[in-house]
Amino acid sequence: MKGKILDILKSNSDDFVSGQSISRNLGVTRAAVWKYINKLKEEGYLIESVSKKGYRLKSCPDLLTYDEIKDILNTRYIGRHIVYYDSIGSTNDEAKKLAIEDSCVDGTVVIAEEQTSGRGRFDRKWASAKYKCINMSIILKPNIEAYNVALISSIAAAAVGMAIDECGMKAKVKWPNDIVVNWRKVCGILAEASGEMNRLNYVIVGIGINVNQESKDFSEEILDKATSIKIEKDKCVSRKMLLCSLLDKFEKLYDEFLKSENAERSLKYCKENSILIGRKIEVIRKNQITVAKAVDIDEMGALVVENENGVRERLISGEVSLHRVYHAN
Ligand code: BT5
Repeated sequence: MKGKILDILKSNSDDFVSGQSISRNLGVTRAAVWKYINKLKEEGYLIESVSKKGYRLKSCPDLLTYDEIKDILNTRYIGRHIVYYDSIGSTNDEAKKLAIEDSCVDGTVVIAEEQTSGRGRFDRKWASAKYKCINMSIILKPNIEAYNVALISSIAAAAVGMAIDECGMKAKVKWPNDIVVNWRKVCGILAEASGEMNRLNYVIVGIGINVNQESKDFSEEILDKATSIKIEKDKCVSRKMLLCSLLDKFEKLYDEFLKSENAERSLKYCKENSILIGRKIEVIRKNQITVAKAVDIDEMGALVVENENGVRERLISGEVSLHRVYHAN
């Protein structure tokens, strides 16, 4: 009902709409209309109420609800069902619970304005600032070979990178799952899959983007390595526009991949915008650090490195962590 009232106000935003016409239109009492209008106001909608004239919508909050994004979302199925929370532990954890339900449709997106136990890889913490970032998990039910899952991380990285580029800045991809701007992390991706040997039940693509945080929103611990779009641009950006642009790009790249089982365009973006290729890096594997030069990302999404003897090796995400990237070659 709240959504329907909002639709009426949005389609008449130049004018007042009387409580009586809304109540007649929707078959509810005027008292109920008044109650829902108050709820909308609490959520941050600026609604002018004038006696004898009715209600007029003056502005909408930058919330990531389906009501707020549906008019600007161009996708077919990614994000067409949004499960929205004001606050939750981790969207990836919630997505996992939903994914096993038969009623959960492919492309469902879990979004939270705040995460109280956001996770990174290897159970590291992911920090979020309420209403200032994007925390979301896309639930996918692809009919692909399990070994192709790594490519879905690359697809997400390319989609995020392209969406950030459109904000007027240059995103770089730090294999396997970070997007950085000016050497600082602006986004982290956590793809998790469940399945048996060769059959996938689902893939969850968790994406955390720092959008409108200021430096004071980051803890001491991450202040020197994290950034946000606002910090880099010196200007707030609309989270809903960014979210829709990202979902749109993700769907296109993901559909291309499903058709051909290769992620050519995504990998091309990740390679061309890689912050690692051509640089010396320190790789941690089973507590051991080795130094090598990153030379390529292969067609399976693995990072190819070359040691000082010219021997090449493929690194699989999930098995390694990068300790240090040397700025000079
Ligand atoms: C990642 O892990 O970068 C994956 C982060 C995925 C977060 C999303 S949000 C929606 C969904 N739900 C979840 O619970 N998770 C996903 P990793 O590469 O392990 O990086 C984690 C490290 O990044 C931490 O140890 C910090 O050093 C740093 N970090 C934490 N919060 C950050 C932030 N907001 N911005 C930049 N760096 C951060």
